Amino acid sequence: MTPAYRYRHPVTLEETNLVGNVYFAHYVRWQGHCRERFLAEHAPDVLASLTDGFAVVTTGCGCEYFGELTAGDVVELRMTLTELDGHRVAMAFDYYRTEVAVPQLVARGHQSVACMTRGPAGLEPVPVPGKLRTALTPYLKIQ
Ligand code: SSV
Repeated sequence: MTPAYRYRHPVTLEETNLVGNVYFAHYVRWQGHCRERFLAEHAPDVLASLTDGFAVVTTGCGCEYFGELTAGDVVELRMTLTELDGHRVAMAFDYYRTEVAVPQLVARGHQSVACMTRGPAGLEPVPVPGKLRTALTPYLKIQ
């Protein structure tokens, strides 16, 4: 089975709405936290290069919701690689409500990013850096 990169987040009251469940947009924010932690842990050089001309541009994202999360829950994002092609990378996210007898799949998301560099003519595509490619490949989901 493909290993997933796991990122855990305790849900806060600040993230819930009047009804008591998590506002939909936070799920996408957590995708951002998850990918940042991945870079920090597995490709720190790539994270550092983001302030030095290299750019990872988000080209798309989305989320489907199956269940609710409320303050006090701990959500675990399980991120896998679904595409690695030239300058493009795509990821899938399974969101599990944990700390219950059987972890519950509450949402599923996806996003795609493109590696770019800031040249004289603006942003230009560049191949996925070798160190990032190496860090990503163990997480490739074969479906
Ligand atoms: C400044 C900014 O916008 C940062 C973007 C960071 C993008 C990180 C992408 C990481 C992709 C990781 C994929 C892992 C798949 C298992």
